[in-house]
Amino acid sequence: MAKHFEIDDGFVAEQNKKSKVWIDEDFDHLSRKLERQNVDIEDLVSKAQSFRVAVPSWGVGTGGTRFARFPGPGEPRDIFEKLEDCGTIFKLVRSTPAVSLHIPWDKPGNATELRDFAARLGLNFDAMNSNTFQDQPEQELSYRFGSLTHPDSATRNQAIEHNIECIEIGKSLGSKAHTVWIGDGGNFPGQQHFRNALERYLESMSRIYQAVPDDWRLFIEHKFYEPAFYSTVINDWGVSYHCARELGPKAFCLVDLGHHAPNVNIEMIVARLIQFGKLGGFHFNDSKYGDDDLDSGSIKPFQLFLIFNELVDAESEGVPGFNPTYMLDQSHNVTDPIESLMMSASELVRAYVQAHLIDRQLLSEVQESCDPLIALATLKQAFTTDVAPILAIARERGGGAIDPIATYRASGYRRHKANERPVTIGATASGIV
Ligand code: RM4
Ligand code: MN
Ligand code: MN
Repeated sequence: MAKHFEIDDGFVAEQNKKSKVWIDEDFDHLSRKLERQNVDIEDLVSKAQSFRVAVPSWGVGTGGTRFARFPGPGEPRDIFEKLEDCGTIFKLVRSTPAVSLHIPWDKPGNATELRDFAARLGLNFDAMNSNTFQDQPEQELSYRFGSLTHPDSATRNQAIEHNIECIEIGKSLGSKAHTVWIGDGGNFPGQQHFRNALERYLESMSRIYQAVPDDWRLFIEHKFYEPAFYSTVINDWGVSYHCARELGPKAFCLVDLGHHAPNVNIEMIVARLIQFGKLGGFHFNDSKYGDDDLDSGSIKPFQLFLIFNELVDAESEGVPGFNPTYMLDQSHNVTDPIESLMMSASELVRAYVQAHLIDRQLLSEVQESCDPLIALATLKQAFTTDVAPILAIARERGGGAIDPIATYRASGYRRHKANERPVTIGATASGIV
């Protein structure tokens, strides 16, 4: 294999020099400002450095809608090229060392080879994701009318086997979790017997559960509609919670931000799941209308902050068993996916750091004394603090870029990849379509 272009550390350091003076200045100023609030900026830098969010393998290809997909230049053509892109994101932002694989989109020919390749880039594997919402060319039975809840037991078995295969692949990759999202549901009133479908889901999932190793977690991802437009089997967090409880201690609920009706109070769902010990993880994205899969923090940054308020509250309190895993689940239709993923990862770190800035003592006091105005003001005080210098310094100290997007653009990475990765006829650069 010819040498593939990589952004080298020296180049990142060189680029960092350009913004070093002003970033130090801003950092010092913020540090003095925070001192007045009795906050040590170094604590926040450590928090920023400790934050981790996984990148989805399918997120580095250009996404599309059901109308069209407009592929960008130099798209990754296979899982190795996808990992290269994930390695680049990780190199510049430092908070994304893990990759989440979708099977069979990114089914490895040789898992050990893939694991070694990833390790050379400093990457490891996060949760596995099964796909029983599409039919694959060689597949015997169709998922047109469902998978894990299909009325026909042979179809259910096929979907169960697929999930077990994902877990097996994950074992050899060093993954520790498996996420199940199904498209099962109905387009017409009367199409599906609601109770029977859920019963079948539980039966199928209990067989998958048995294949989950003891040190793994099984995530149930709910979604209120789409691809089914009338009813969905795992439609909301309540159903997800019920199933996670029924299945047992290895089963948890996963919250994808785009899988709720507009205006739903997601931060409250998060708090409930924390309280019930079943919050497993997140798929972060943003949305205006439905499962838009827009970039995290691009539409409702305050909501993102409020979600992190709940997460940091649980973290600070040391809620037993609280250990959610974070992933970006986005579709980049009009941007360079690498740029979107870098910016989104930074948005999450921003929300995380800001949530650490909340004066929790004061918040708790005003909650007890019933002072809603100051309660909101306490949250807003943290939300409106510009923590950008903290994020930049955290990246720089970790060997990453002060300005990831500018550094990426200056490197010419995409241009190099466009040369290295000519589009081959029949190659399907994947992304969500
Ligand atoms: C679904 C859901 C799943 C993701 C697929 C591609 O809407 O969010 O998590 O794997 O899309
Ligand atoms: Mn998702
Ligand atoms: Mn989704």
